[in-house]
Amino acid sequence: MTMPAKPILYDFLYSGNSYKVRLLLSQLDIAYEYRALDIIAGETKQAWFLKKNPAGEIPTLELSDGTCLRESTAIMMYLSEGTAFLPADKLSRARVLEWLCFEQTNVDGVISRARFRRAFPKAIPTREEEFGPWLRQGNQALALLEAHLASRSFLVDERYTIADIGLYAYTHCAADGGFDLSGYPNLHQWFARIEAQPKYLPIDRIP
Ligand SMILES: N[C@@H](CCC(=O)N[C@@H](CS)C(=O)NCC(=O)O)C(=O)O
Repeated sequence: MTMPAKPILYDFLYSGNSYKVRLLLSQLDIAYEYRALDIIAGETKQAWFLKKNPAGEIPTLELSDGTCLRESTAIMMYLSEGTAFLPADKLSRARVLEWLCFEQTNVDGVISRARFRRAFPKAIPTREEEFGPWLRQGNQALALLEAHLASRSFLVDERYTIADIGLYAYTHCAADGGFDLSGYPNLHQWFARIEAQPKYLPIDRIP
């Protein structure tokens, strides 16, 4: 009997968007093949990859039948359907999505941008003053999370969901982008709760 092919994750290890998918796959105990693409060298813009994801971005998850999924939020929604990581209740699901939309607007492209440019200064040369707006907007997002977590263990319904994974990905490593996280004690406690979850995987690790 032939075993069904494993899904394939196209990834760049430094990417927090890919990390959301890596962490969820680990916690769901789903075996998969890992394919690294160097986004700095433009490997996501190669013709063969654009056929899989016309946006030319990682993460991209290729399912065992060849179907490709893009966008970290969509991939997490797909993988977590029917599991403890995505509530069944209509309002709770909307709350999860609310946080994941917030992440895409206020964290990805903001904290992630500052972090990437600090780590790879030659890839996209950036003037020091360009970091100012990202630091301001990123700190607003961190402060909003800090206030929300003052009376809660997790973002939605007091349970660990893909909302936590989505928001954790770039916030826990925001210091890499020049953010001072010392004024966010609730965030630190939430990071620790996430890091204590079964099958937790750090951002710089491939399973
Ligand atoms: N909204 C997308 C963003 C994906 C994204 O920005 N991917 C970046 C790396 S984190 C990428 O592939 N960049 C390569 C490029 O733009 O050439 C998601 O959440 O997955």
